[in-house]
Amino acid sequence: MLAAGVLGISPFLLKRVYLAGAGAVVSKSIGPVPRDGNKNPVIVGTDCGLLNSMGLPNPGVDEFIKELEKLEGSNIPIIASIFGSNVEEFELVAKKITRLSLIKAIEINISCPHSEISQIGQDPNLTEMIVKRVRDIVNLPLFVKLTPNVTNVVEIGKSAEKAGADALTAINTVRAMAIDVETAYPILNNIYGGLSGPAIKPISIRIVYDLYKSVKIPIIGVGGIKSWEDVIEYFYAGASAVQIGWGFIQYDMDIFYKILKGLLEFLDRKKINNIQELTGKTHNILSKS
Ligand code: RRO
Repeated sequence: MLAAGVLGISPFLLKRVYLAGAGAVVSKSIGPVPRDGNKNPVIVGTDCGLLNSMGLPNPGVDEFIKELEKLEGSNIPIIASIFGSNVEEFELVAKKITRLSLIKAIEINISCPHSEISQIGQDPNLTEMIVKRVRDIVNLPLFVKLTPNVTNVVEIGKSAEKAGADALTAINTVRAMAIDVETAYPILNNIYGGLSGPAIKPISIRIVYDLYKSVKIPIIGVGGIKSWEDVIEYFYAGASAVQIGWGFIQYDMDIFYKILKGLLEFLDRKKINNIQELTGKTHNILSKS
C-alpha cells in the first residue's frame, strides 16, 4: 500500500499509484475542517531519512469526499486516514467518509508525532476509547496507526485490539529535530518533526516483532521500505502487509513494480505459494531452536 500522507488527496494521483502496482492507497489524514498545516519549512532531508512537520494539512472531510467522488465507479481500493482533536470529531469524519463506496478501510491516525493527536496514541485508555467509538460507527475494516514515541507500544496495540481494531499499522514517524549550523535555529519552523526513512526501519521491525507476540490481529509494517528484501524482513518480523511512504518519495512510482517483481522471484525461488506463509517466520524459527 501507499502509506498515508504521501500524496495528498488528488484522486488522479491516487489512481496512478494504484495503476503503478500498489495494492491499495492510503489518503492524507483527513480531519473535520480544512487546515493549512504548519508554516514553512515543513520538510528537511537528513543523512538518514526525511524529517517533516507538515502539521496535518488537509481540505477537510467534505472537500475530500467531493474530490474522491470523481473516482466513484472505479475499482481503486482507497483507505481513508482520519483524525480529530476529540472523539466527536473522529466520529463525524468516520461517519461522513464511510458513505463513499470507494473507501474500503479506515486508518485512525492517533500518532502524528508533532501534533496534539499523538497524546491519544501515547495513552492506552484514550486509544481504547477513541477506537471503540469509531468502531461503533464503522463497518469497514479499521486500522489503527501506532506511534513509536512511547515506552510500551505493545500496551497501546493491545488497547486498540481490545477496542475492536482489525489491524495495527506500525509505525508513524519518530519524533526528531534538526538544527541549522550557521544560525543555530531549528530548521523546521515547528522545531520538532517526524523522521521517516532508513533510520526508522530497524525501530519499526522491532515494534512489529514485539506486537506480533502479543496481538492476534494483523500488523501492517511501515517505515523505510525501499526494496523487496525490506518487505520480506517485515513479514518475518510479523507483518501481513506493508506500506511504502518514504521510499515512494525518494525513488518513484516504479518502486511498487520493482518490489513486486523481486518478491515474486523470491517466492518462486523458495517455492512459496503465498507470501502470508512468511508472516512471523522469525518467531517460528526461534520457538523451535
Ligand atoms: O501532517 C503531518 O505533519 C504528519 C502526520 Br498527520 C503524521 O501522521 N505523521 C507525520 O510524520 N506527519
